Amino acid sequence: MDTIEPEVKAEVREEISPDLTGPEAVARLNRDMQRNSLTPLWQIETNLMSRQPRTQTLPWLWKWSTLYDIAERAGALVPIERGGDRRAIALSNPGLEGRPFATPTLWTAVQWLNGHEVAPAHRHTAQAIRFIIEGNGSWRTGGGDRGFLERGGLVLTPPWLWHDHGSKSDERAIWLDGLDIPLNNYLDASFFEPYKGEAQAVTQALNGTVLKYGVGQMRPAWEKRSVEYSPIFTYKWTDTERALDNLAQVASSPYDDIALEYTNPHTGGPVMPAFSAWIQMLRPGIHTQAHRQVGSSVYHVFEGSGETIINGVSFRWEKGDFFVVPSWAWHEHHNLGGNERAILFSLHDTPLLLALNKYREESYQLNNGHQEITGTFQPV
Ligand code: 1HN
Repeated sequence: MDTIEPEVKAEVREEISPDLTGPEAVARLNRDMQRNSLTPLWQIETNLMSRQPRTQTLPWLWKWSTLYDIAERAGALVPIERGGDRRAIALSNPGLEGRPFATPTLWTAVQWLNGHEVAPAHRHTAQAIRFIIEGNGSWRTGGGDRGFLERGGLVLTPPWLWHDHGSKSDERAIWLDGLDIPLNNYLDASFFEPYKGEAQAVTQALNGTVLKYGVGQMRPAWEKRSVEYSPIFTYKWTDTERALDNLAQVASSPYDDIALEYTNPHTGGPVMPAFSAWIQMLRPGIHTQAHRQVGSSVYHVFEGSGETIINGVSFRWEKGDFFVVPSWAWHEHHNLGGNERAILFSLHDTPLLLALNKYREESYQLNNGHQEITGTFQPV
């Protein structure tokens, strides 16, 4: 049997000295704690329990021109092979010590698939979505259900579901990957298994989950409710866009304008337990009011141009860009695209905070809800 050796082999305490109360004794107490893998609260208190969130995560923005160029070069140079399994390039938040995470809970990547490629089947306990930026002629099979990847589609990969994807086209496909990898690893809950063979068999009608559950208001009467994740594996852009246009006719949020959360139609809850996905339309000229909440978010600009002001800094964005809003950061959105609408897709870890009773939000009270702009983010 292996034994684990402590780095410093320590006596439980140093030799007893007559000086039991003076600074010498305190110093000795500190040394003894260190040697015995103990930490006194009174020396770390302000780091351990801050008055409000003190995140390392930086507000950040990645330009689409850079992401596209890098992904395209990876497409030409790096084959998809067993081991990596996917040609995905992760957003690494510069505040997170080089880790491949956009926020403390969210992995977000750009994935590139060349025409006629296949990415092999596997499954993992990490929960995943993809949001399709370009997908002509590509498909994804999840649990025997094959659906087509089309621009604006949201595709779910619930935990432990076999999944693979490929292309029947000459064109490349490119999309956003969102997974709860940081959380899954933090909780020591990661399992992964490669499929024996490359692509799994298609066992259901094409686009089966869209046909079965896609309307969202009804389900086959003989099936049980799906409570852990949404049974709709593909949310189609045509339905999403109609929902945005319909909502715009009747209601809006002062902070997010026309914002919709994709839901599990059986519960009304988020599509996955660990994060929720939103689609949001900022109508022409809209400048929302600032607010902040506990929890981190990653945004992708699907259409349009504008700025999001995060803690007083203007992050200018255009189609294809990605940006991060850290926990408890003030933020407001501003469509600067003239007569054009802007569309943002986003991921939020809100369901975790709600489930654990840690969610808070606050609206910005000064200056009609608008922050003073103190700087402009300069992308690399
Ligand atoms: C994965 O399975 C996908 O299925 C994307 O497309 C990104 C990142 C890490 C591990 C598995 C996919 C992933 C991933």
